[in-house]
Amino acid sequence: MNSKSIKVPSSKYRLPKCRICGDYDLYTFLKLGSMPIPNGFIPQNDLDKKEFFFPLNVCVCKKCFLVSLTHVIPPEIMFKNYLYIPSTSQTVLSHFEEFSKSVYKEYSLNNKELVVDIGSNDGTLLSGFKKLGTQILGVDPAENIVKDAVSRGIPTVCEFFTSKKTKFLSSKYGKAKIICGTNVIAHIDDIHDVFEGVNNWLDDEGVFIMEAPYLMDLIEKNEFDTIYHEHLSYFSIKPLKLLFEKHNFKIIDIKKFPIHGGSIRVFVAKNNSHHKIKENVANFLIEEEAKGLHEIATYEDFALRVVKVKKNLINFVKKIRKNGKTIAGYGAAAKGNVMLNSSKINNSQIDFIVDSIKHKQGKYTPGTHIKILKEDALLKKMPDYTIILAWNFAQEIIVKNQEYIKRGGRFIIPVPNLEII
Ligand code: DWN
Repeated sequence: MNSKSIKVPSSKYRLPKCRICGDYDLYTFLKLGSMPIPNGFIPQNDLDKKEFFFPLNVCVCKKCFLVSLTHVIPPEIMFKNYLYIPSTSQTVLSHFEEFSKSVYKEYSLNNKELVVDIGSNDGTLLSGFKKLGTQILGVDPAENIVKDAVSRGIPTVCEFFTSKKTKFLSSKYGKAKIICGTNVIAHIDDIHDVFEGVNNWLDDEGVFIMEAPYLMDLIEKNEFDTIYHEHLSYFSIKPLKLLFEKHNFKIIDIKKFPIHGGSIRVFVAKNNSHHKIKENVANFLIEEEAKGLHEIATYEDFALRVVKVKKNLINFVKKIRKNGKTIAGYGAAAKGNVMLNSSKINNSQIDFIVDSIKHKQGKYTPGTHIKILKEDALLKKMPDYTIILAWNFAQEIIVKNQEYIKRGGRFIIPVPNLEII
């Protein structure tokens, strides 16, 4: 940590009990250390300002097996001025296009029906529904991004999604046939309030569709760097089923996707709706039981593997630096900041990170203070090695950087195990 970093005491923001079942028996199985918020990129002239470090530890509820962060940082600190936008990657754009087309078809939507997106960000997902002709409305608290979404024709309410707000929004815009929440439900602490709000706003025959990184993939593929302060919960079906049942919802379908290291798309309807429960729902619960997601030993083994993955990366970086080689990073991702801060790899080992997002370029990574440059810096500076910090887009990144490889550059993928391309 640099001299200006302030460690927030671990007694602050502590999660008191499981946010789904309310049980107090939470078992902390992994401590990644204190680190800055993952999207807290620093403008050059703020580099000598104080930087706050928060504990990043993760626990499992011994009753419902929800995995959560032990500390909940106030959302205003992380989401009022937000730097992540999903539309920077072709992988995400095609993923969300498939989402809107398949949902439109599956639930025979028409141009009178309303699709609401919780945490709509820059409107990437809603723009697909708009093209298909449905009514759309985004709800997102990030003032900077909402302005941009509205200017691109995505009607968006700049608010946090709360049950209180939905009463007003539902009366103003009418009942929603579809309410989506992709990579956002895991970011919300008062998760029961979210589903009270979904209940208020969703049509009786409507469907709520959430998408989130899947805990099974996180554990099986050592994706420890997807554990960060924005992600309060790490979902599997068992605790989600309990959550939905508490709000008179039923899971009617579940689909798996490779995006973001492995995600689940969970389809939920009101108990008294006509939607049938598909067979595959039960299979997910059986598989989670069989793969040990409901045993503490699974989480302890995962924690041991994380130590190994980090050690391999640290030793590799040390070795190539000792041989006088240069290293850069690709993708100033939130996960990349966890990888670097938890491995204590910083600007003394990594010369720069390239990134396609304009408002990240020219800034510095939180905690490690590595400068972020435009992607074309890779060929200009030709570092010997480049760690793909946004490994969830490794394929897309490698395909578009063949010239770097042709000139002898080597890509490194840090998880599930260190791999040199
Ligand atoms: O839940 C979240 C996940 C979905 O995305 C958010 N809370 C935060 C965010 O996590 P992240 O920052 O790790 O997101 P990404 O999208 O994995 O970050 C990728 C980074 O890589 C972006 O900054 C863009 C950059 N990138 C690039 O420079 N060139 C990405 C691609 C595909 C590229 O070709």
